[in-house]
Amino acid sequence: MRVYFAGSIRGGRQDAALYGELISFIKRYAEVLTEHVGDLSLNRDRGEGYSASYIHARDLDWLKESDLMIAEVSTPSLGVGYEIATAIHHHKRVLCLYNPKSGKKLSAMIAGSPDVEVCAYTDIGEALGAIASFLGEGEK
Ligand code: 6K6
Repeated sequence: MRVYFAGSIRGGRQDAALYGELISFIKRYAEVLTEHVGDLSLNRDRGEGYSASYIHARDLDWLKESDLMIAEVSTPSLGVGYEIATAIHHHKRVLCLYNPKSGKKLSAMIAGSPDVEVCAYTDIGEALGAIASFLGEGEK
């Protein structure tokens, strides 16, 4: 199973270490196509050295190749919102993980979407449990 993990980059990297932990957990069960999202050396100013058009085309190709998307949405990000909408367009299953204690309100366009599953969590164990169930449903 191939997973597209989405998390904020230019929207802010305050949750980058958390993304890394979630990605490590997902990798026990599936291939993660976007492991770099959890890379602490990737920050708002320094990417992988590719042009924006290259990244856009590459990431959309990966999204199309993926079986499902897991997005951490506590830090609002234009790119993550765009990726979620694109995943819905391609009929991918989408799990959005949101920590209400982040201090950010989740957009109604995600919270109210019938096409995504939103998991509100306050500790990482709950997020990992939601991921395990979501991946398990994909195997049925
Ligand atoms: C330049 C400097 C720092 O980062 C960059 C751009 N690099 C990116 N590399 C890979 N994926 C990216 C990059 N920028 C955005 N994305 C994709 O959009 C990822 O798959 C993330 O899930 C999402 C983050 O969007 P923003 O709007 O928070 O950047």
